[in-house]
Amino acid sequence: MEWCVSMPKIELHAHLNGSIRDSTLLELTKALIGKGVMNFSEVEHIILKYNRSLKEVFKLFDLIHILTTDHNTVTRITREVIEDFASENVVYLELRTTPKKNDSVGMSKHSYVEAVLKGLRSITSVDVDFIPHCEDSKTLFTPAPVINGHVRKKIFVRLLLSIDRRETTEAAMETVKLALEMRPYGVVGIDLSGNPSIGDWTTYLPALKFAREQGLYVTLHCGELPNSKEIKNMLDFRPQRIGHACFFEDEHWRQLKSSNIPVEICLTSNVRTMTVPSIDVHHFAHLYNAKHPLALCTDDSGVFSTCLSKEYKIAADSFGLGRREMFELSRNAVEHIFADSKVKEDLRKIFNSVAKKYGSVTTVSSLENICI
Ligand code: 6MZ
Repeated sequence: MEWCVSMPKIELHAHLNGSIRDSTLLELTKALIGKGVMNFSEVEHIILKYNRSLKEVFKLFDLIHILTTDHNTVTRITREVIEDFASENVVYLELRTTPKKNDSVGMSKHSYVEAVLKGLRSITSVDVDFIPHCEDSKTLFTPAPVINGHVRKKIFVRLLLSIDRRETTEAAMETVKLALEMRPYGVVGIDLSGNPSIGDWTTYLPALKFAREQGLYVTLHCGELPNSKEIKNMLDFRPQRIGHACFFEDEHWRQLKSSNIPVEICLTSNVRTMTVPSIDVHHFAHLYNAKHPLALCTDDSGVFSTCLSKEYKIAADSFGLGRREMFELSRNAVEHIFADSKVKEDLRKIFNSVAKKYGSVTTVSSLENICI
């Protein structure tokens, strides 16, 4: 496990509220119980359960949202989640979250995102790069400073704003407009997520099309449930990435491969929610062997008690991959990030600087100009 932790990693599919620390979730729950807002017996079966079906996971999200949807808590969770990813050497994090309106605490979608940004700015334990570089700025790659013999960690963070499948077309459009407004603060794209058994994704097509026209990147939760028509239509839309791809049929695999859309793979999440029967039959192996672009991700590290290092360890153990292969897998994820080419360049340098340690080679020019 140690080398999985020390290896630089790229996280492309992490939901903010799903990545909440257990200790924070418990503390917030106790606080509300203390105020008499809820009763422990009402929520313990939701919080303490280990294997949750997809349906039960969304019940837990509803509870988490009751606990977290005020400005200070959003700020706190953002800070903690980024610190946790940085502590296990995630060097680039694309964090996604659904902007929420909560009139009872004076929260608008805009102020929700402001609270997330406040969390980003409040981090002092690691260097956080979240403001995109301007066109003419030089590469920001600078060797990390050494303080008392320790190298200070640095993490690039970019944000995706999520559209929840419970929302209306108008609400989705508001999220996209907000993403455009927040671009100077590191918002790079839009995600469509939420309970896959709810809603029709075409409700969001106008907003997703608008996002794409305006140059935002789009990633879709695709094939989390068997829904052949939706999967086909989503692939026809050609998002820049998709998440999950659990219930794909032969024609979907063909379409995916011919369009080369990178897949965000969430091993633990899929096994825990039983959208894949067991790890040994996970489609990771199929895609990896086909050299299809993919990235290992956590999905909801808090809800599924995982972290990115664990996901790499599980993949290595389950599919017989060695350190060099895992390093290459991690390094290749750089090519699928939504941040600008200068960030990619900096990340390639980070990976190059440790390639030898993992039995890999330094690559500079071959990958330099590849963009998604
Ligand atoms: C679909 C998911 C998800 O946005 O409040 N979310 N959507 N499938 C999944 N697989 C298990 N895991 C999380 O983070 C929590 C929200 O992310 C989406 C759901 O909409 C959930 O409410 P935020 O930060």
